[in-house]
Amino acid sequence: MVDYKALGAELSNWGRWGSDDQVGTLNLVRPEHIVAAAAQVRSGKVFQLSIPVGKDGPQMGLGGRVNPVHLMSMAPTDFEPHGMQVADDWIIMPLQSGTQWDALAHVGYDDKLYNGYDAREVGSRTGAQQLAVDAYSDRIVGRGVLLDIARLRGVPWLEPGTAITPADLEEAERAQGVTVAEGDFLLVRTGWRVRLLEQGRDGWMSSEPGLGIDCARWLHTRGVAAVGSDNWAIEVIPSETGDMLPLHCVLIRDMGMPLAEILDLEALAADCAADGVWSFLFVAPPLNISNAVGSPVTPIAVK
Ligand code: UVW
Repeated sequence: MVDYKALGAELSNWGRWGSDDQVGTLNLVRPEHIVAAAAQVRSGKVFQLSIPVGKDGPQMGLGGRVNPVHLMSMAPTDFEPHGMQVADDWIIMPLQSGTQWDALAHVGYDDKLYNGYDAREVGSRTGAQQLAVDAYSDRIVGRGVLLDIARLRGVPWLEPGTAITPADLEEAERAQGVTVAEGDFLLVRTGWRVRLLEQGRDGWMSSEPGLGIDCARWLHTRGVAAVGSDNWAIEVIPSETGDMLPLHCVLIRDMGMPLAEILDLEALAADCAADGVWSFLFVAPPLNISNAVGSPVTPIAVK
């Protein structure tokens, strides 16, 4: 059984980019990666990779997470200053309710966060004083690579509890003719979005297919900048180690890797399968929210 804390110590990036670093593995994305990613745009096709933000999201109240509540504060026929008709609205939502980035302040253990910051840097009244999501609001641009494990296995979605292994990732690379390289944003399709659309949210969060703990070393070796998936936690649930989200602990707290969750990869995956091109320009900055430990996001892939 893998000891995730020992694995985290082995793969630790603490101090690698300075003792005050706030963005972890996003440091691996260099300007030349962004230039090369932009240069591979050919067709001008644009894919947005978020689920709709609204009341029909996947949340069922677990940990206080509910779906977004959308309210109108002005409507054209009840607010007409000097004849101009105006509509305004509010949204109230957990930042973690839908397609989202996990900030590096989102997860720790043993009272420590990424780069050795004290867990008390995230206060119940102050929010994150370090490692907040706005630290990388100008960072998420580069080459995206989609590895479609559900398509590789010929299934609409992987069964809950299916752990994706490094061997699976490499088999997908060979089948798709693409190689994940340093500074890439890796998106992994499990088909769990299809499961949500076809069978609804009942049971969608109690277990899921996802990356297994052994993928941590693979992501580290390849120099992946950040990883995203179409399930809610990136990683397989139940975990292979018996721990709660051990891959989160290693990736976020030890390696300093942001995670993108609850992506909708369906249209992008279909297009990649059709043209055989599995990499693209990926643009997905979080909202520039102060002191937040996560952010909703509408990631964009351009081919
Ligand atoms: C937890 O539930 C801790 O994290 P996430 O929303 O990132 O999966």
